[in-house]
Amino acid sequence: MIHPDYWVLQDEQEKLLNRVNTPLTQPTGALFTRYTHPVLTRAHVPISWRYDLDASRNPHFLERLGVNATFNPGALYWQGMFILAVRLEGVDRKSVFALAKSPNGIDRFTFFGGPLIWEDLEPAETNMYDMRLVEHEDGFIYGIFCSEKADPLAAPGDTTAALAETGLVRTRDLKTWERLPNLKTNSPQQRNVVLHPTFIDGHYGFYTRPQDGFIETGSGGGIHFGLCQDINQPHIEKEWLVDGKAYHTISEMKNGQGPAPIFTEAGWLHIAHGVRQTAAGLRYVLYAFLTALEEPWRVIAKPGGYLLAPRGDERTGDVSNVLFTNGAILHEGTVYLYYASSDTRIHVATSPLEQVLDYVLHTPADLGRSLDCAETRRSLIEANQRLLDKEGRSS
Ligand code: BGC
Ligand code: BMA
Repeated sequence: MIHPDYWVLQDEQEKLLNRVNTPLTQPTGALFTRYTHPVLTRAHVPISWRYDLDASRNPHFLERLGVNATFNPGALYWQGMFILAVRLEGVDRKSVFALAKSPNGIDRFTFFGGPLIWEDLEPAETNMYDMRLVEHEDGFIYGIFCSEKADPLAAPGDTTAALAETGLVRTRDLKTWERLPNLKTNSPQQRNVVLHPTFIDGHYGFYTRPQDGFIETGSGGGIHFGLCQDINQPHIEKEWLVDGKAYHTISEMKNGQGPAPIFTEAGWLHIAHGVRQTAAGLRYVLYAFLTALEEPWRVIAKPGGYLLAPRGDERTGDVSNVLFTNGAILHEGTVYLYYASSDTRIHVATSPLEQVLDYVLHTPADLGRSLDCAETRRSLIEANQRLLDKEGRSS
């Protein structure tokens, strides 16, 4: 018999799932519109994925398989629906992937289909997270994610040393998933690897992030690009730099490609994350740049600083002061950016593509030195003063 509390929780959840999400009032000139509520939290996960509903087996109606957080989703517009491939982290710290869909991309996201499962090709893999969903021109939808295992060369007693690699799956229907072997590169570790959606001279292109260690990118680091001939035995021989990390920038410690870049007439639009070290731990912010249509590894515009940084409630969570994105959708001229705050919950932010391109093309670059930045700001002020002298209101 179903425990009576189930119906109580079910009714509560239904209200949550049907809650309308309204845009927040933005300061004039804000690039992205944020919304009142996160689009997905752990409370959105179906009751039947967490509780044993049987009253005789679960008399106190306890949550038998708790969920800690929902974050870092891949995103895809598919068959009229906004689809997210969510990182659903159990209270046991294991992440699984689960799909959620919404008709409008802003609210009414619901999970469906249960956790994704495929053939177990990597028995040493312990954790999987941060899937990018990419509809490739070869006709498959790919999921590219971080495949993590304990470092087999860890010193005795070191139970934290880990190895990060790139896992790959593909599907045509979001139901049946085929696992491919992990991507091989010449770097000891990789995280934030993303497939480019189109062929480059008949090759698959990948944005990579070579790193020496699990956390520190060391002599590796920076977003790179490499080509792969055979996606069934994925291997990249050579990686070259797209956008590096640099001293005293938002990406001083590391950076990584977010979603696959979005095709626009002006170039490929990239949204990435940049990380710096602070006394309070790592700070993750999002930034944007544009690459050439024919050479998607060549940066043609890069505004200085960040596009979005943690704000208000976004600042706190399991790993505070973090915004991270690996999912974005361009639909009918609007960019829907799916980002997670502090490894805890998922939000959407929207902006007209035309406005994002204006931002990317016309925001001054980071000149790298305070005095040069002062000069940039001074010339803005002076140009404005000339205009104000001519047309301004006299006070
Ligand atoms: C966590 C990730 C994190 C990575 C590096 C992994 O074990 O699951 O969320 O990005 O470590 O800190
Ligand atoms: C990692 C990422 C994310 C996470 C972030 C902050 O390096 O890959 O999984 O959101 O750190 O913990």
